[in-house]
Amino acid sequence: MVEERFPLPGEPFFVWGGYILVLFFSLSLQLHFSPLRRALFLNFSRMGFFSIFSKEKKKELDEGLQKSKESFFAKLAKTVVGKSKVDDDVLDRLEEVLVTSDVGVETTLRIIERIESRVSRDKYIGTEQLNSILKEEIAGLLLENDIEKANDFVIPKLETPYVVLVVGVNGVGKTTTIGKLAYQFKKKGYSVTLGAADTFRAAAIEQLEAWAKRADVPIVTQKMGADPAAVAYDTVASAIARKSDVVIIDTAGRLHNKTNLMNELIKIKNVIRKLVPEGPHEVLLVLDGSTGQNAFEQARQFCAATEVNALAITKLDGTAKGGVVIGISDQFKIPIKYIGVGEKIDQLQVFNRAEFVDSLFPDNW
Ligand SMILES: Nc1nc2c(ncn2[C@@H]2O[C@H](COP(=O)(O)OP(=O)(O)OP(=O)(O)O)[C@@H](O)[C@H]2O)c(=O)[nH]1
Ligand SMILES: [Mg+2]
Repeated sequence: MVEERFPLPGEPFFVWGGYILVLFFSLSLQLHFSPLRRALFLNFSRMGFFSIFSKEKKKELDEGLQKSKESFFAKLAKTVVGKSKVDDDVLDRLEEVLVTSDVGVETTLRIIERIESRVSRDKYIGTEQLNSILKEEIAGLLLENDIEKANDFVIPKLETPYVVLVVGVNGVGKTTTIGKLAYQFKKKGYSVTLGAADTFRAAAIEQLEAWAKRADVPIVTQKMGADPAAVAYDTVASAIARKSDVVIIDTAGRLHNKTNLMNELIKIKNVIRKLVPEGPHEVLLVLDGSTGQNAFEQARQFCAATEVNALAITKLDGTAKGGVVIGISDQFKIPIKYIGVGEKIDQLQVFNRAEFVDSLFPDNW
């Protein structure tokens, strides 16, 4: 009888199992090597395998980053004028482009280093490849930190409500981001309660009420000037009573001084813990992307003063400073969770590094 080389459907299960295991291990090993992983990741992500990106979301991201992209395009085009290969001169100009595009000095140096080692490895790189190499190296750098954690507005299942405390200086887009988040969570089927703990201005309470109405979720308020910690307490208590899945608390960005602001946040956290000992589960720092380097500075200061564990970067539409997202994503251990790409209720996206880099750089020139 002739022996078959491959198992047939009738053969024992372990033979098939063995083949599957070998296939699995060889694939994992290959995926470990970054060029292949990067290529697969970017392609899969574009095809929608790993990402939660629909065509509409991608279009919105492309449009939102249009100004940053145009600005990069114009600057990049100048780096290669009269040059056919990527040499030291081109790299010097590229360094300047990245720094002036708000990527930040540290991250720029890391990107240049990666491109330098690629140039010395590949010997000859034509300037027409610079764009795609830049895209790949930046995506590679950002993905090195941590593999994609885009969670499509999913929150962990808990016994208590998931409490999000939203912080940031005045005008960065906290209240707007809360409205957008409430809308997205509700759309996902979660029940949401909002808390208006920015009692510093009467308009702040009204503004959050308007967002609660738009997103069709309940809100807990007190009068202007009320103790923000008391509002936070009431909000969490009310959310527990009505079995909400998520609580999102707005805070003031402007107090008499910075120490006051930070003390206020500590007080709010402590009262939340009286009802939900593990809370707040998320301290979301909102940064205005259109302020470029200022956003970096604010991130540094807030992270030093309070335990921020998630970032949202707003107003990326209508600014040419989108590069700031690359620097912040590279330099802060705290993940960028959301990005704001417009004023409308549905213009908040879960941050996806690969898609972001893909949208930020021109495809060809
Ligand atoms: N274009 C654009 N505008 C945004 C975005 N997010 C917020 N804004 C605008 O930024 C302005 C300030 O937003 P708010 O949500 O009031 O900011 P805030 O941090 O709550 O401000 P304070 O309550 O004063 O501390 C508003 O005009 C918003 O419409 C965004 O992603 N894109
Ligand atoms: Mg506000």
